[in-house]
Amino acid sequence: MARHLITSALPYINGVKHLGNLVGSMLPADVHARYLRMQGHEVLAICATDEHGTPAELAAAEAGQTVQQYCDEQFEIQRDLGERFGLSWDWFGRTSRPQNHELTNHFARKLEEHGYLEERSIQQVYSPSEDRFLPDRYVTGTCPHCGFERARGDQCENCGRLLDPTDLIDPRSTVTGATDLEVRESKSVFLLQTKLADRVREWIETQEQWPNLPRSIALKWLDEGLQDRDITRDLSWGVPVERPGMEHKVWYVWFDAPIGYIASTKEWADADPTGERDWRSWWYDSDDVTYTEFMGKDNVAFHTVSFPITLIGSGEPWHKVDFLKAFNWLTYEGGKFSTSQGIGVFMDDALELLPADTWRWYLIANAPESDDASFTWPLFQQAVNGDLGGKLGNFVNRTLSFTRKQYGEEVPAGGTTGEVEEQLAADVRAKLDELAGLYEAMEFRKVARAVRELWTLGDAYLEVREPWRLRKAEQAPWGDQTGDEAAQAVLRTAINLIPVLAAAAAPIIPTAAATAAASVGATTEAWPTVDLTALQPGHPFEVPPLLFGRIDDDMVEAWQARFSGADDRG
Ligand code: B3M
Ligand code: ZN
Repeated sequence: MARHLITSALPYINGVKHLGNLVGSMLPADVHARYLRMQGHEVLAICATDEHGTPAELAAAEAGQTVQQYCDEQFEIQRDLGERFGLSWDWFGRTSRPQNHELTNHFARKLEEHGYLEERSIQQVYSPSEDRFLPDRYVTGTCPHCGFERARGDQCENCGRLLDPTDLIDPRSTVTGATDLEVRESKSVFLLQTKLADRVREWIETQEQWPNLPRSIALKWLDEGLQDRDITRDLSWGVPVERPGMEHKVWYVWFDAPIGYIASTKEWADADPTGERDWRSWWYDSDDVTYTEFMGKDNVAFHTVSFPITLIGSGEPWHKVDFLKAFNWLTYEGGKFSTSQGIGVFMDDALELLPADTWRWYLIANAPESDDASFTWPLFQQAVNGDLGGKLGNFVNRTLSFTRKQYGEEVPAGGTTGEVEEQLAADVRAKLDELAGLYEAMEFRKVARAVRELWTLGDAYLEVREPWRLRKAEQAPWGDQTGDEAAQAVLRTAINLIPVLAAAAAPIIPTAAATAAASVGATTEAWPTVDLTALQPGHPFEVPPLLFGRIDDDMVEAWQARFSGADDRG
């Protein structure tokens, strides 16, 4: 039994997340956490809303709310959606909570102590008509790298380069559109990343267990040359900078957000009235912990370079990431998801249409791992009707309904099994071993494929033994028994397969898997072992309600139209 700390990139507070966000961090993190728990490990799965920065302020202004009100509301919405999606966080926190304020200033003090912070005068965009400095996204303009005309002051959405508001050509105020912007001098705190670059590189180079995607992004970022980074902003919402003369500034959101992982763990501990949760044991001087992070590829540099710089620069033994799983983009029917244009399926829409498990299955089976992937409705339909309904659902239903009809609601007692059953047990065992390896390696598409192959073994077994024909035969083709006796042995074996087929998929489809297992009085709490005689003659079962509904062509057509952006999402 090992200790596993798992974090998924913190969903930004400004609105409900779409399926692409879900599959890029929160969902795979959950599958991993659930799998490790089934294997008996001690798991701490942490997530939170990322609440600071200009996008929160801008979204609140647009909604006509204070930032606090806006964030309070959005936090509840996101937590509720996450829970309804079956995301089994041990804690879902908020970067705006006191724990994060304290820890962020703690890291700032430590970095200062070790000489990694420096006050510098900078040129900043000032808007006379608004009487304020305009940070980040408060400035919009043309990207100096690619010419994109609606580039934001922090990053160009088109070419992905990080920007400073003063880099923009033809800058204007994002809120008022004012173009009479000036550049004025102001004071800022810089994190001296250049001083720490060698130490991060050394550390990264020893992380041979990282997959290619995060590794190459991290090294590319370092090769391009690390710059010292301005980590303060002229905003009122955020973690206030505790430095004389800077009280009106806050720390940059990418400085405090990853610290939010630690702070949320502290929230988890603080919430326990018995005081038995030891948050430090997970983060501080914790060599016995394996720390795995999940994120989209645009977040990798911050997790492999910036956040580790904060941790290393503190001079304290904070636990840095051991494994990173990064994802490419999920597009929607080949294009971009867009809240404003109502394109694509968002978490709230999804749950309105179908149960969480159907989306979870589709997304994991089609995760954008080695490349970008596109959500398409026909593929979704195929995943639900073909894999879920056609394989798992069908096997459970067919086996249990037929048994009930012929022999009643108990595991039948007659007959003996033969070589086919021995082979079946061996095949299932081998597939489960392969599957466990894939879960461990976080190869999600391959995990889904192996689950599908496991389910196919069940199907194939029934096709070979044909209990519905067998029971009418006078003499069974194996053993000294009647066809009816042999059919009972086959059904007994098939019933025993149900909890195995269900548990193997439980990290992905927790609700349906638990229902399937419960129909034969089993649970999906532990990773399955294969004993196809475990459920003995006389053991009661129930035919469960339909596990997965069918998606018809006209449903697909209607959904395609609804989420194409033609309708106004409001
Ligand atoms: N909030 C993800 C994003 O909005 C960002 C992740 C923070 S993880 C510390 O792109
Ligand atoms: Zn650009």
